[in-house]
Amino acid sequence: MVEILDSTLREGEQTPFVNFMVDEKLEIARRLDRVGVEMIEAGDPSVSPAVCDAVMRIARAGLRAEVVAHSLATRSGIGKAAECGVGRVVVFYPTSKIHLDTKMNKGEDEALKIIGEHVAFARSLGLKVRYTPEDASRTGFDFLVRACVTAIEAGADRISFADTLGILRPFETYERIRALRAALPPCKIDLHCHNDFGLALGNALEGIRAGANCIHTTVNGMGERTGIPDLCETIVALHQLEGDQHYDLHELTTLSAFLERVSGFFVAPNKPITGTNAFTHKSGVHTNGVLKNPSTYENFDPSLLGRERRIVIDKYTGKRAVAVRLEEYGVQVTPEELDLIVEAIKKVGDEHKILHDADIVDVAERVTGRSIDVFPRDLNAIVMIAVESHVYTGAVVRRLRNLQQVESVFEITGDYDISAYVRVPGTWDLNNLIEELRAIPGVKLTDTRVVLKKHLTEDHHGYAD
Ligand code: HCA
Ligand code: CU
Repeated sequence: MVEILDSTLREGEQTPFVNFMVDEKLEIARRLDRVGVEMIEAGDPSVSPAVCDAVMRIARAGLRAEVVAHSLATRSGIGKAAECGVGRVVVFYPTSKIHLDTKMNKGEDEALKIIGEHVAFARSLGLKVRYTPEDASRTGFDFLVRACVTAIEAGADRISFADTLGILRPFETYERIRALRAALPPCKIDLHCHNDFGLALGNALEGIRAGANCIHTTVNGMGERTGIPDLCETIVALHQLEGDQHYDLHELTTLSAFLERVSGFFVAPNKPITGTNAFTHKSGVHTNGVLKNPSTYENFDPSLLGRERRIVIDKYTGKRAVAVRLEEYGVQVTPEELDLIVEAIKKVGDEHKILHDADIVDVAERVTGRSIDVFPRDLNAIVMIAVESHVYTGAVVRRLRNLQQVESVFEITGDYDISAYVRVPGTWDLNNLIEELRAIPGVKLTDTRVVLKKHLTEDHHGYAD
């Protein structure tokens, strides 16, 4: 069975501008444990006192997962890991020529000596050891094997094949891992695949097919530069494509959202599995299919992840989607009226960036000439924002104006400095947006008021001007 080592707390905290608090790390570790990952890489205790404290607290939290500390091949680093009470330490030391020459200033034989000595030292402290040949994918194969064999003979039971720069293609990962597996004595092989060309998860899955045992992930695919495979994508791919159902999917969605909140690092809308658009359909052709049978355009039911299907209505829309949306509001229209409504929606959709349910209801009202008294399910809200005293309000306003969901921004007097009018499809999106606003540097406080009903003057039909 495949194993997962989640490195959100180590590789993930290497994401530019991300810094977790110790309590947040403990909470992340607990949530990862409930998902069922086999190993949690809690950090490198030599980085800072707080990282050391977090590793220590996570090691003592009584988790099912094995807690792993990361360390350079130094006695002090490995010693600190042992003091933290973890069961396993990673000794990492590069093997590629460029890293040995440039960073370490060491020849190959010296490198082998250092690797062997430090693995043995860690073993002498009673720790299990994973050896990571950093930059393994750019290391000549023979030397890579020698380095790994040296580590295994010194007591390492795991090797992490690090594609540190994410340069491999899936077929190459397969070939390398196959060859490595054949060349090494019994040991577990981890895959640490970086995502620089968007191939990280593909590479990891190929590596598993070739005989590796474990995939390294982070929540939301965080990490140095472009990160490593996303935990949620990895688990769902294993679940749906490989039939591996030993992880708990229930909390993945909230775990991803929790990470967005504590890191200020937000996933793109088109991110697989956790992105806002992952289960959203738009064109008339697609929505018609999905409304008849979701399997036409959905790989699996989004409720598997506690998520919901969404249908976007705009100029691409078809009759069926509009009819269903109006029915949801209890609005009955004749086939002739529906034709006219869809035609009007396409026209309005040509003129505006986004259409909301309020707009659709408004069009239906105009076309049918009947008053339709319903509350749209999508949300309009007024978010009041207080800015730190040392920050220019204008700098925050600039950030806000870049967000698609923010319709208008006012600088105001009073207890708050800014008022933003926002439109979002639902509460989930409102929650995400507010987290995103809170993460803007300089934002001290937000206060959100949801609009229940909007009363428009004659010449405003509810569309953004
Ligand atoms: C780094 C080290 C590492 C280590 C991976 C591992 C890499 O460059 O910061 O221990 O499996 O990508 O090589 O993250
Ligand atoms: Cu890495």
